[in-house]
Amino acid sequence: MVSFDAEHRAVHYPADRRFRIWIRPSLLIGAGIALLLVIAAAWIEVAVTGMPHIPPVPQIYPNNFTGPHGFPLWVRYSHFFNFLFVMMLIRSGLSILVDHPRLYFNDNCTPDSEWIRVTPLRVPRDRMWTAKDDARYISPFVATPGYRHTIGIARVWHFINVHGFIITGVFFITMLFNTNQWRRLVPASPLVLLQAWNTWVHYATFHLPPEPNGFYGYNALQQIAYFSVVFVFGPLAILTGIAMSPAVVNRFPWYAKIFGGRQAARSIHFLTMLGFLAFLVVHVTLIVMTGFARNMNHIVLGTDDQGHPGMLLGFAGIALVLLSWIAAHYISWHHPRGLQRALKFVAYPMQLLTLNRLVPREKYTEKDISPYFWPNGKMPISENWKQLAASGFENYRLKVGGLVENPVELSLADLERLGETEQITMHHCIQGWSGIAKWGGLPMTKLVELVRPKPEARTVAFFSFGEALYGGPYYDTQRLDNVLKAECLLASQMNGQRLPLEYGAPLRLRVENQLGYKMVKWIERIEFVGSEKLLGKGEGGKNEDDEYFDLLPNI
Ligand SMILES: Nc1nc2c(c(=O)[nH]1)N[C@H]1C(S)=C(S)[C@@H](COP(=O)(O)O)O[C@H]1N2
Ligand SMILES: [Mo]
Repeated sequence: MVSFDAEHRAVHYPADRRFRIWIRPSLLIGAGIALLLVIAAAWIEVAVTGMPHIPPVPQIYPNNFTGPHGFPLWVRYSHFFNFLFVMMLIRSGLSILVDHPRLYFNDNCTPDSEWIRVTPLRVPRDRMWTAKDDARYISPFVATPGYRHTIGIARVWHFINVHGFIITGVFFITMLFNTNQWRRLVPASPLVLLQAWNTWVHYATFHLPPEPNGFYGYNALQQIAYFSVVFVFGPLAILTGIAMSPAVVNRFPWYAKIFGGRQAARSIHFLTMLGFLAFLVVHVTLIVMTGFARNMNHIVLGTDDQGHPGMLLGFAGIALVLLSWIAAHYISWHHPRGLQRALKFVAYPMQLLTLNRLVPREKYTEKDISPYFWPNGKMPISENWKQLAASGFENYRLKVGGLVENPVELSLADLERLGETEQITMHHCIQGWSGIAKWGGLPMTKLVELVRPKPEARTVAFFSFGEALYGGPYYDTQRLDNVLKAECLLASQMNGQRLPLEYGAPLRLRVENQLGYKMVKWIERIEFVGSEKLLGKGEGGKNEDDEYFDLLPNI
């Protein structure tokens, strides 16, 4: 067992571990009615016109069947790996979800505007309630790694597995069209819809329609279900995943708008997960009901007989998937740093080449500004900060030093004189919420010009007056090239007013192409250094050190 200090215990095993699901009643009723209607339609049709006709299954002579059929090795491998990766994605996705246990169709994330929440709590409005306060515990039996505030590790599993998922998907679809197997999945005519309805009427009234042997063909409803999983749910999950990237959304807001906005994309991402799960349940039920042994021989061995080997090997495959969850859990507890590094090894160079090149552009207007903006982080408790705050930060001096030609100490008035700009941008927290605000302050480029970093300065470190979740001062770092991008701001204003205390007064960082935790609040000093490895535990920031977050979170 991993032993925890008091802070970690409080976070990983919070006293309140209740799990509740609340869905907006109008939605629940609407979905319930829609489902009842299609079931009722089936019953009425049978009562009025009788059971619809489904053409008899043609007799198949295996020796002269010319159409695409069977389960070649590549289908069987893709099926197994897809199962492995999708289950991991679902389990790690659930861990990510409960870190901000609310889903919305609006980008402001105002409490009580969510359509579903997986927490028993409503947001208290009479005191400060941070997004971290709102995070929930989820059991390791249903999620990877499944304990509270390990969103860093959950993301490692999600992003490692998404590579496998995409590679398997691309391989599978390429092979489908390289052979004639695609004809088994792609409906050939609109008539298939009518046949699918007829099949549905059978199922909905508790009849099994005449089943074709899946080795040679699928029934219409089955074909549409397989088609949807491969060509709709899979791609949609990937595309909505990308629509949650701050680098993408603050460069191309239209991309998120395709899905109805950044939070609608997150909701759809969740709904594709439900789609996969619903498919899984129905798929497995029907596999068992329509000739389990034969079906298992198809997908495991590629043979078409009634023997037991396919079933036994299939169970072994399922056991392997279950084992992968236990292994993932074990590695998460015992080797979190190794996991973080494994993802970084692949993701860091790839992001430098891709997402990190997108330079954020202001694309929002005053009317987009969110009426509510989730706060995050622990308010500073240091006497020093409290005294500065009490006098309106009149005596505050921002110290900028390290590897620079011209170290400076600047008051808020000095900063103002250096020239301030404003920008309206969307904030993306790693936990999943977003919010749009107007920020005003000094562009980091101007500060860099003033202090003149030495050639060996590669990294800029921002230190906070505030403490981090597990204690110790909060800090984070940026690559020098990123602070030189447009919209990297030392903000002293929010929505046209002086930065409120809870949002980071006197100064906080804005880095619009990255996630919220990079934007240090309550900045005490700035230091130019050779590398992030020289600070803290060397991972690039307090969250990177303690919670295994990414060094470069463009997504
Ligand atoms: N000093 C300090 N800065 C911090 C944090 C923190 O815990 N301490 N949290 C970060 C996180 S996770 C987010 S999402 C943003 C939240 O900014 P907001 O409170 O303005 O929404 O601040 C970031 N800056
Ligand atoms: Mo965050």
